[in-house]
Amino acid sequence: MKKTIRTSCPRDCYDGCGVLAEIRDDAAPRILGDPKHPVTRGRLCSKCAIAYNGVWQDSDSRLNYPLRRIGDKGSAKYERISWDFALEEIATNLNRIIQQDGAEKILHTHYTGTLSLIAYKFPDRFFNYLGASVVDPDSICNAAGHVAWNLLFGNSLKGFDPRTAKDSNCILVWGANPSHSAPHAHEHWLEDSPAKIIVIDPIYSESAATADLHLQLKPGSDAALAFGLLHVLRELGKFDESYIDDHTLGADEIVETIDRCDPQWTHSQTGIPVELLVNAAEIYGTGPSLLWCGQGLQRQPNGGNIMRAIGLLPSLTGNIGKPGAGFCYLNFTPGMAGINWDTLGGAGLCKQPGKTISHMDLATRLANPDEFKALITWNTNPLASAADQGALRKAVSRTDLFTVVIDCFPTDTAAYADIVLPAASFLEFDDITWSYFHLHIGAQAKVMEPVGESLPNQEIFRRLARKMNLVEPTLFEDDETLIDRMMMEMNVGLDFAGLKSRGHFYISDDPILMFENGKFETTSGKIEIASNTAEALGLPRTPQPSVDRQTKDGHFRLLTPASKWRLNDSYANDPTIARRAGPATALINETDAARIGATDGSRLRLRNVTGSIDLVAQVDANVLAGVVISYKGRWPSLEGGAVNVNSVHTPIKTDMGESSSVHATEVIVEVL
Ligand SMILES: Nc1nc2c(c(=O)[nH]1)N[C@H]1C(S)=C(S)[C@@H](COP(=O)(O)OP(=O)(O)OC[C@H]3O[C@@H](n4cnc5c(=O)[nH]c(N)nc54)[C@H](O)[C@@H]3O)O[C@H]1N2
Ligand SMILES: Nc1nc2c(c(=O)[nH]1)N[C@H]1C(S)=C(S)[C@@H](COP(=O)(O)OP(=O)(O)OC[C@H]3O[C@@H](n4cnc5c(=O)[nH]c(N)nc54)[C@H](O)[C@@H]3O)O[C@H]1N2
Ligand code: SF4
Ligand SMILES: [Mo]
Repeated sequence: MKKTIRTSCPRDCYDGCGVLAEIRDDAAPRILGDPKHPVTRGRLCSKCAIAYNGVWQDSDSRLNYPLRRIGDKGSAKYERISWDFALEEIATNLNRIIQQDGAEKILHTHYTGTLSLIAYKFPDRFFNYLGASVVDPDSICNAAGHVAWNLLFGNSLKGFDPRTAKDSNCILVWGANPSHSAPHAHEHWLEDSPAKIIVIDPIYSESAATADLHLQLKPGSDAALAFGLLHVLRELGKFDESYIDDHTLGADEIVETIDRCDPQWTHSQTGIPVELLVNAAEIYGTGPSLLWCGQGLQRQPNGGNIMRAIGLLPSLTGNIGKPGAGFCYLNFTPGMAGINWDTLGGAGLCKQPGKTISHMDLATRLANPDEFKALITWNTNPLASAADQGALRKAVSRTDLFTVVIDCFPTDTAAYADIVLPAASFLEFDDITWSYFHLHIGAQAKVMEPVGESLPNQEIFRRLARKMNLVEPTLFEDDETLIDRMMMEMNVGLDFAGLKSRGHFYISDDPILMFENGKFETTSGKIEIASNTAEALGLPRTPQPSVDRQTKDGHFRLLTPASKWRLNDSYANDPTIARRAGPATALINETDAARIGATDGSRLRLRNVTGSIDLVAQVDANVLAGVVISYKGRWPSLEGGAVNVNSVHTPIKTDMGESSSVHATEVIVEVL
């Protein structure tokens, strides 16, 4: 007997795939891509196709029971305990800290391990109610871009509807690598599109290789390139003067800068040949054109300025609010669909908020025993993903830091916990999912019983709230109530059963033309090219054509973007994936390799003031001079040296949003 359940993938991925689970009497469910899903078209990405049928369902690999530490911090020595005992232990410690020192001494850190709405957002109610401190989640990923586009457009969460690409003549992919980070968008949306594709990326990615034009610029030189493109676009007569007059503020303040940024100057700053620059401007200027800015792009010391400068392209050429035109960073689809985010996360429960700290300060501030007494991590694995790995490891080794880790797997972070709690996976409970690119909402339907005694995040925090004798009723709302409310808020004439049978729905029948009315949510209602708000924040009034300083002589810039085989730090522990991905490598070009005496397969040591890591050299002619590449997401505990690339990730804050500038990591490379 075979039954099929339609569900959705809730990973932190642009695609938001539809999933089919074949339920078989005598075997584990078989997880496949949904042929009816317009993005997925019947095939999951390679990594999920393996992991969801592998480690994700494998009880030997998963956390099955609550655990208590019996060895030193970091030793990962535990004994099994009951849920009741675990929650009692946590409740006692948190209540003690709240009474003695205040709830702000409790720090929680979380991110996008799952993006399904309840499991991702409901636990915030608990921390908001307590008034705990939080690590700003976006400061590890995309905060600089959000601040920048809020200044420019008044909203960073409303981008083009990908369905409008049918009307585009050009898709400009700037600093994203969909061939890894959005594989279905790469394969179908980009490759099938009649539009000309331009990719701007220092890496010759698969998306760059299949594009009509690839501008392989020096890392961190994007703002100069944006101004160089504007210079040519203006010379080609592609500025839309009436759009500029009606919808922008302060365009006159950048005229002289655009004048100055001629193609020769732009070439000297970015390394882009003049013909390619002109060609890109011609294609983009013909329009209508879409601009897609990736998240990798803004993980630079000047990432905010870069995003503001690039946002000038659609603003000055009027590529906004008409079919086939627009810009996109991230689409907040649940908000657009009508879901009340503040209610879901209990924003109103926060009477006396704790501190918000940047990920870039996590290691140093956690090292201070007076500042934080407890750490709770859920939906994230900072010992693999965060900056300054060595210092963070030392900080979480503090014996006086009461630490709780909630995850599906025994991660590097879990090895430092006093109490580890097992989280149920998306296959094991109902929820609602979404995509931050495509404008659809998906059903997450329970496919199997939770592995061992694992529980969904939201249920863990309900039980903990009860153990702590908290009385606020919204801390205990059940999944059914939450799902029903969200379905009502979205008002699409579907209940959850209806959503489950369809699998997904688009938030509109036809492509949405964002900013069609020409109104922006800035103070002036216009696109603020010159910004008083920026000035008040101590930032330049207008975007600047600046580039990062050159790396020191003989040093390299290390880029560590999304891997094809892992989803952030997920799947590194799947044996099939580990085999396919091979050993941790550093890609380096031939000339640089020869200069340091390396050949294919040499062992390299990458080091800087923050730490060091040993990697296998992979000589590749397409790598830019002075750049090395190593893909993110390996588990330190599974690597020979017990570190991953974040051992050399220096926590330098971006110009806006106090966010990570990981793609500006500078290292010395030596042959061992
Ligand atoms: N060097 C380098 N480092 C980077 C980056 C980079 O580009 N280069 N990128 C950064 C970026 S963009 C990000 S977003 C971060 C992401 O870094 P992380 O947040 O650490 O990564 P994820 O793998 O998304 O999720 C972490 C954990 O969530 C767990 N998880 C999955 N589902 C659930 C669930 O339902 N409940 C619970 N409790 N846990 C669950 C997974 O098992 C996994 O261990 O990494 C950052 N680190
Ligand atoms: N397979 C897979 N998919 C993922 C993830 C994953 O780990 N694996 N992670 C998910 C998450 S959390 C995120 S945030 C997204 C990230 O996905 P993307 O938005 O695609 O971002 P990244 O992979 O960090 O980097 C994208 C590209 O930016 C380039 N880049 C680096 N520096 C510069 C620069 O100075 N200028 C320009 N123009 N480009 C630069 C890198 O070379 C890289 O090719 O992907 C999500 N999807
Ligand atoms: S990780 Fe992305 S590409 Fe892979 S199945 Fe999930 S949504 Fe699709
Ligand atoms: Mo991210």
